[in-house]
Amino acid sequence: MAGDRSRCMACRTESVEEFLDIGTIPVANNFVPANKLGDPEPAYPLRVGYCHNCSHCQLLDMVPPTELFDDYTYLSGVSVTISEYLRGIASGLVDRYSLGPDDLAIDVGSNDGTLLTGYLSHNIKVLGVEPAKNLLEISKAAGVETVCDYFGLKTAREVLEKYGQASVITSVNNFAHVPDPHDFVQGVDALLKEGGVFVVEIHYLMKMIQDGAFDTVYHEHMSYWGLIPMIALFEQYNMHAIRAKVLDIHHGQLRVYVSRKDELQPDETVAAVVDHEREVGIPGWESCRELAENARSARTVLLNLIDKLIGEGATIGGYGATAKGNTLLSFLGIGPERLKFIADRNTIKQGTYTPGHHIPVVSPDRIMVDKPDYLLNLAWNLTDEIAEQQSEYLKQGGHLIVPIPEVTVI
Ligand code: JHZ
Repeated sequence: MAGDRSRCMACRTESVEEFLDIGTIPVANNFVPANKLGDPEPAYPLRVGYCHNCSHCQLLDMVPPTELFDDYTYLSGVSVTISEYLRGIASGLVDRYSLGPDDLAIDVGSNDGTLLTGYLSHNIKVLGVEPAKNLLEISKAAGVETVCDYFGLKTAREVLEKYGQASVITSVNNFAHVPDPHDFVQGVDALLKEGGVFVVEIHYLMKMIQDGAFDTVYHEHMSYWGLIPMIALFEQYNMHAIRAKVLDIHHGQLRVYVSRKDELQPDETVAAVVDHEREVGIPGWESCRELAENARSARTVLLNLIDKLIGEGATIGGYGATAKGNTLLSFLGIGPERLKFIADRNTIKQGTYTPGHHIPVVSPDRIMVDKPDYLLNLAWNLTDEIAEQQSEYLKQGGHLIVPIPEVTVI
């Protein structure tokens, strides 16, 4: 059963009020194998709330992390764009902090090890921390040693004892997955060497609201961070943001560099992002309500388009068996009667069915066999890479329907 959370996980006051209800749906990354199609599928409420005290946004219903992450289908290394991006984070940190063979770099939520492979050519010691047991073999094959566990103070102390202090700790698209960010930050503090840096990257609440990217909401994403509430959290552990950067990758990300207060000093980028959040009033209650309104109108526009095309005799497939895609499909109530299949290069997902509506996930090879008239692009954050990869399909008259930020047809 999911646990109820009306208490803010950042400031711990009872000030969280619901603004968006996606419905009661299965976990987004729990693709169903063919032999389990008849089994009961657990579904959980998916509601997002806003904290009137510190403006942090979070899910109101928590699914136990073990159910979300012990077995994980998402692989960072499948997309060329994401792989290059993650390895670029590592090499950027090597340059910025002059890391060398004596330094240990730890990545929390290391997935298949892609980010950490970016350090290997620089001879830096690396260690992943990742709870998904099924990904261990993949990271090992990539030359990355991984501690298979959830990160927090307890794991940090165990890692410290065995591997020593870290010069840099990264957490990319993982900090939002954490049910207790306080425990996580205490773990970082325990493990980071003096003068070390913690780099945290999350989907950015500001971009999510501006793009109407309601599909970023799924059970894995327990938090929706802006910089202001994040700074308040670090403050409680004598840490502060020293650099902040808004990035276009994924659904719009915020990268924050963090150190202990008396060790490194902030540059002007932190104040710039904070000032911008204050200026536009995000994260704020009104903007959160707008996100919910946008989600409802996007649902109408997209469903009308899909049903109009089908009514005219068109066939539609999907591209990208994404977590966010499953939120979108569940919210719109789209199943195999509308989308014939969803193509994805991730071989762990191929041969399975989407949670809930059970649309078959197939290899992208199927696209040129079936030649659907349209592909609903559920990985809209990677449209350029997908359009390039599917250039032959597009050349032969196929179309991509991009659902977010605006419903567009390419
Ligand atoms: P993508 C995941 O979300 C889950 P998802 C997680 N919780 C998170 O926060 C975000 O990432 C950041 C496929 N693909 O990255 C690969 C092709 O098949 O949008 C992936 O399955 N061919 C950690 O799942 C999917 O699309 C291609 O050419 O929403 C992309 O998933 C390309 C480019 C992608 O993340």
